[in-house]
Amino acid sequence: MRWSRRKFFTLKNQAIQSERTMTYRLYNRTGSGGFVVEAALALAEAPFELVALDSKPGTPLPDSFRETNPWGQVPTLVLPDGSIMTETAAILIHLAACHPGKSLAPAPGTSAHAAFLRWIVFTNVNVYEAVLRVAYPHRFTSDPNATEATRTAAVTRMGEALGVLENAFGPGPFLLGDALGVVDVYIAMLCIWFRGDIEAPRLEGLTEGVRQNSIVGPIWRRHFGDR
Ligand SMILES: N[C@@H](CCC(=O)N[C@@H](CS)C(=O)NCC(=O)O)C(=O)O
Repeated sequence: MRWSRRKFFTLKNQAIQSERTMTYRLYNRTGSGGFVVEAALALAEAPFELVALDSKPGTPLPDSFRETNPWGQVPTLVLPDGSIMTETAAILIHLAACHPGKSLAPAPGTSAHAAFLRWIVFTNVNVYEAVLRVAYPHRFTSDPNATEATRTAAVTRMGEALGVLENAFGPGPFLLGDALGVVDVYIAMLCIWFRGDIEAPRLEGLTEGVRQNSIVGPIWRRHFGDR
């Protein structure tokens, strides 16, 4: 009961705050997964406020941040109406739906959109999840001697998932065709976090296309430098 009341006030304050700004608010830290949400907001030409958390990639975020996201992760996006979104795939799907003229993703109801949904969810649950097992292996085993093996298995599994994406391309340079979309930006970010070694010329081409994009490129360099 005490918890519910505190939660209510937190949400109310956030709603009041965003009524003032009428803009998105993105919580991230430099070099972390909020990069792709920042890129999506920029592609959508949507105004947003960036809250950069003082924390290094690969380390837990400050405990106080759990008041905003109880799972303690970025990206966390506050929508213009004050409601909170987490989970990268859900955020990207939502932004694409809210900004249909900006080509973040194919039009809903088409086969191309079905492919977009398929691969963005695949990327989230198989590739991004593996990154967590590499960065925080102790969360995935209760055996303190097994953290390195957990990490190694995660890198292998991530490589297998990236291999599936490598074979999912059609003729275009990007996953779903000729035009860059948010799923490409998402995959490129995960590719540069991969610590293994696989033969993946299509993913390399996609990543280069993301780096060279005039809107996304500058955001990429602020987060990842020359990587
Ligand atoms: N399932 C989440 C994963 C997000 C995630 O792993 N974020 C990392 C940064 S790249 C994080 O916040 N790590 C801190 C932690 O897990 O304690 C999503 O899809 O957004």
